[in-house]
Amino acid sequence: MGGADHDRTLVMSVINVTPDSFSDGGHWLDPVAAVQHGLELLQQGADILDVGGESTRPGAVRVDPVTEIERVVPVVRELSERGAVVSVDTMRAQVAEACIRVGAQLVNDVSGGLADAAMLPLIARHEVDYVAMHWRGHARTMQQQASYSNVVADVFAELSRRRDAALAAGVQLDRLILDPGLGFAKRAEHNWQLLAALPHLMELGPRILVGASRKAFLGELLNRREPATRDDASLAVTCHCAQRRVWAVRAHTAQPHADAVRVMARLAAGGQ
Ligand code: PMM
Repeated sequence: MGGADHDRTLVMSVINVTPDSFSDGGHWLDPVAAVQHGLELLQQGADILDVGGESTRPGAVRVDPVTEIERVVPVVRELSERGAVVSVDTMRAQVAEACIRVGAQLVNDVSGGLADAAMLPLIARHEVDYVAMHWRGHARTMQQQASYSNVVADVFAELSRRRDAALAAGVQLDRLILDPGLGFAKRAEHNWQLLAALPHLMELGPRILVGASRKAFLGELLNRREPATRDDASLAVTCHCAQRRVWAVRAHTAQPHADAVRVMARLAAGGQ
């Protein structure tokens, strides 16, 4: 990882090793099944595998750190040993450190360093990339904080502060990835406004990640209750992001997104 020198948008595919994630909860709780799923995602063209052991769905109850480590470490270790670029989706420095030790190259922190004061110093001490997502509070109460005077300006300002806090803690700018956090303390219209403002949000730093896959705002638009029925809509958002040269998209499937980002890159190159 590191740097912003890719000629196309990357695909980060999700493996939730949880019983309760909104999109795929319970499917990959068994480490053998999770690793197998990861290998399939890689074969389908995923660039990064994002392994998470704690659901962040609105209303979710927190898992204890020992359980979180027990869920993610065997999966991160095995996939890293097999050559995958693995990211760990965690808000806890303790979990991040355990995963870095077994090969994680990226830490995906949906709290942007706000949930655990030890996170930014930990990242600064290691050679890993770090996703700082826009976040206002834990899942149990976050939707009560979905209030903005101007969502684009507010998210930009709050994410700038997380970027500056990371830099002040010693994280290198070329290790940093910023994410507007679609669905986190945001109502549907907030997510649409943020997606429409991507060119502006990309001024936050060299690398931007967007996670729209299967989220409720897509379901609301299309009247699709089941998260997996939102995959075509998720792909449309990937095309939007790739056209605007977002660094990576986070998605629950691999092949459609891997294909789409390649098509979009070829189109951007004027067909060359
Ligand atoms: N969304 C979810 C979890 N982790 N991480 C980042 N960086 N960005 C996101 O938008 C994001 C995330 C929630 O989706 P899931 O429960 O299906 O994984």
